[in-house]
Amino acid sequence: MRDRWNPITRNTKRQPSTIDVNKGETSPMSRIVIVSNRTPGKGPAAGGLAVALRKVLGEREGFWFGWSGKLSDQPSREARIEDIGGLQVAQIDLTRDDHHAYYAGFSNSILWPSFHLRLDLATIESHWYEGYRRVNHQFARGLLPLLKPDDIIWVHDYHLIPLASELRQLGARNRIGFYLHIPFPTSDALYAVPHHEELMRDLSRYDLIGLQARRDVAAFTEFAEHQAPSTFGGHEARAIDFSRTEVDAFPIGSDPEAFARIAVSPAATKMVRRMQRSLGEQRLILGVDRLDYSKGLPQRVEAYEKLLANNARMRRSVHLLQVAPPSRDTIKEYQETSDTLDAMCGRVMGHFAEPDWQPLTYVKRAYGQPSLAGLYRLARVALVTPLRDGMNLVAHEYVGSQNPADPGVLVLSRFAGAAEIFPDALLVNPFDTDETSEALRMALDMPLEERKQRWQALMAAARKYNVDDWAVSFLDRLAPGSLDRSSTTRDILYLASVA
Ligand code: ADQ
Repeated sequence: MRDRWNPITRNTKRQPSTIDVNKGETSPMSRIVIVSNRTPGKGPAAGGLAVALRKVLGEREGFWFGWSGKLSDQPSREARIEDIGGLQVAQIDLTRDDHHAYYAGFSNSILWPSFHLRLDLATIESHWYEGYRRVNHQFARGLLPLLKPDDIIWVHDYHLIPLASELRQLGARNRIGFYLHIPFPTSDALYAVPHHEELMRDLSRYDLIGLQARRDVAAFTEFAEHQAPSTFGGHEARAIDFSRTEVDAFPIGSDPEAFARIAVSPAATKMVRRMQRSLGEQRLILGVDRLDYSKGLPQRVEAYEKLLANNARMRRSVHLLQVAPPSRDTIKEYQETSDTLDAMCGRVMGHFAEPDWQPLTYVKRAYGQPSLAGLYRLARVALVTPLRDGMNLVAHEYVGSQNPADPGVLVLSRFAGAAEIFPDALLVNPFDTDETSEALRMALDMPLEERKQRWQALMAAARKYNVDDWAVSFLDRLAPGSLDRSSTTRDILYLASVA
């Protein structure tokens, strides 16, 4: 239902459809506008970004803008505004065709695989770009009338690269920041993306670009400093000017203290007890991921298979639990990954299962945070082995949930952004399943003293890179001096699923 009284623009006259010319200045009263593909839903957040974003100022006004999740015959002309659990949310509907080209098409069949260096899994249908562009234009048209001149706009992720350009073309002069949750690709992978030059030019319209890791900043800088001419031209390539755009690494994190608390909550303990009953003396090896080819799941199961094959003593004394709810399952490559994983798990069961012992359990459903935290705490080893990952929050959450007196071991891919944060994990090359299998053995055999030492270093890093400070440091850089840190009423907002 449409609100008659628009809380987003309360205390103001309704904004004209084009923003007044202003100097893009920010003040201590500037509102924060978060824009992401999906807006937060009514239930608990799950999957996709599914990342806790601390709202930095409890008293601070602002709102969230994004797609409603609804498909309609006609694109919305205006955003609908709703109060969702005290959060002001403005949403637009998209047409089925636009959504397909923008989301399953350009975003998730071109940008996602290319940025994860999986060009072999990209479907390069360049016409999807038109839908991607149209949706970004529609976002800009829907957002613009809601903006005040000094609003600070924080745009999230690869679905919305052109949004600053689109907003600026309509007259917006606000400070606009962009955060890329996935890795920034190498130049070669970027060149494989249709219209990559335009996209990079779009990025140059942001005031601040936040990337996950130093590795990503290096890749961005490499592109910016050595811009290659387009493949066929006839026209002189115009170098993109990034001189007005700041680019830096802002590694995202979790809330480790919250996970430490949740992991001993009654709901978590219930899950722990259930699991302990079924595990008996077996040590738990845990994987928690969205089912995605970037997460290295078949390689992980192969490494586990090698552990069992090469270490007969491990059989019956360990159990792998892989939790991997499906995501983006309308996309062929995701269905294929799911089929491959089913087959791999079946193979390991066929080789090693006994009437009274199963080597693994594969669960395809999402769990609430307490159950996850309980599983994390119980697991002697977390296998976090993506082939490439922006950050990987499961690694952070696992560390936060450990029992300080008897912590587990994190086996972590060197190709996750998290590897820069957690050098004290057992870092592995996930493509090398012998190496991962050996790290797994080391983790299972690791003496308590070493486990404690490593975990203490990991926990210190998880605290240092917590999600609250992540949001503050990004917004502080985007709009220096505009954050009132004295605020004591801090809310926790959850980024909605964009998976
Ligand atoms: P994702 O690719 O989704 O996020 P990740 O960082 O691991 O990857 O975040 C997954 C989130 O979903 C975690 O908070 C986790 O708890 C939750 N989750 C996973 N499986 C779950 C399950 N079965 N049940 C319930 N919850 C589950 C993208 C990028 C990452 C980047 C994040 C945040 O791909 O690299 O770290 O955004 O920026």
